[in-house]
Amino acid sequence: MREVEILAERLKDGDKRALSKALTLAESLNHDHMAQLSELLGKLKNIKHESLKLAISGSPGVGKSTFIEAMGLYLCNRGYSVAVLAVDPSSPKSGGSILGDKTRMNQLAAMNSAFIRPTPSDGNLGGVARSTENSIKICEVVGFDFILVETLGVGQGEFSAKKMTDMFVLILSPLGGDELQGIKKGIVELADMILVNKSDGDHEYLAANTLLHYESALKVSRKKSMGWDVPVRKISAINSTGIEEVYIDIKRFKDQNTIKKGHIFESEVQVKESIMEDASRLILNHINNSAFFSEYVSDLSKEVLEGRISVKFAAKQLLSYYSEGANKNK
Ligand SMILES: Nc1nc2c(ncn2[C@@H]2O[C@H](COP(=O)(O)OP(=O)(O)O)[C@@H](O)[C@H]2O)c(=O)[nH]1
Ligand SMILES: [Mg+2]
Repeated sequence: MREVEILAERLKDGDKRALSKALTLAESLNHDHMAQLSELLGKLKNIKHESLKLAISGSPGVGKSTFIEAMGLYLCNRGYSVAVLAVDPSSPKSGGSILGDKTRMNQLAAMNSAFIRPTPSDGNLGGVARSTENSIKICEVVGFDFILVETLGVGQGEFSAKKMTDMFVLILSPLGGDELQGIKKGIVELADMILVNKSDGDHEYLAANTLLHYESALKVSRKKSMGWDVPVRKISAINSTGIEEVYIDIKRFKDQNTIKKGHIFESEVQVKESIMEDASRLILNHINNSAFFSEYVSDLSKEVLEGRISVKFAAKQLLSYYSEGANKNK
């Protein structure tokens, strides 16, 4: 495949069009594309890279995209190159992105040293995680200084994002007492840095309280004993305040390089959540990649459309069919 060789060379030269093309291969579910992608990744695997990869996580609406734009602009202005892989939970039903303009990050997109890729989420977590990992590898080859990965922020995929990146940044909104309890403990424990966003206007007081809450919650963190004190900072992404301090923390994290890969888990809760996340992805992938199950799901869909069964019932049918036949019908 001569074409793949040329693509690999162009990627190594930092060619942005080649980058778009390679990312399209990474996102594709087409068989030929998948074959080309594995050949491409094979050709690129020995290349050394220095990119710092950051996962930007947090519930929908906390300001992940707004933060990425502010941070990205700051980094570009300091002379760094920045790639953004933004998971866009666009829904085919609503005909587009529910996040609208924010995902486009217009100002950052206009910078020469920035590259933004809104990764389509096909509604299947497995698909997102699979393509994201390869997309990150491709961006590394091109040699970006920073790769910012925006997660879907729905409490799924965070563990995968943690595994794929160097630093996990959790963004929170200013929250009141009860809401503070609602955040998944496992996710908070993943964080290498916590940012309380929207610390502006009327939210400032609540943001300060939220910060105190997390600072005390993190007092006895294992990371601390490993030499990294998880910073909790107030920022306003929309006004770009606090961004410089965040940059200093990121640099300190990189220089210290104290958190070793492979030591991401700190508690049984985390391991359990991570196992469940991986297992659900594997099961979904298995179902999606099997012609046998695809056909069964099509049959179920028809029955739902004809009003004979509900989606919930169909899902239950699929599960029982799966647990009976998974091994027999591989
Ligand atoms: N007041 C305030 N609003 C913000 C801030 N950052 C983001 N927003 C708003 O919050 C909404 C969601 O932002 P977005 O970046 O799309 O959130 P995402 O879903 O986490 O990516 C948008 O209406 C933003 O304008 C901030 O620092 N302060
Ligand atoms: Mg977003």
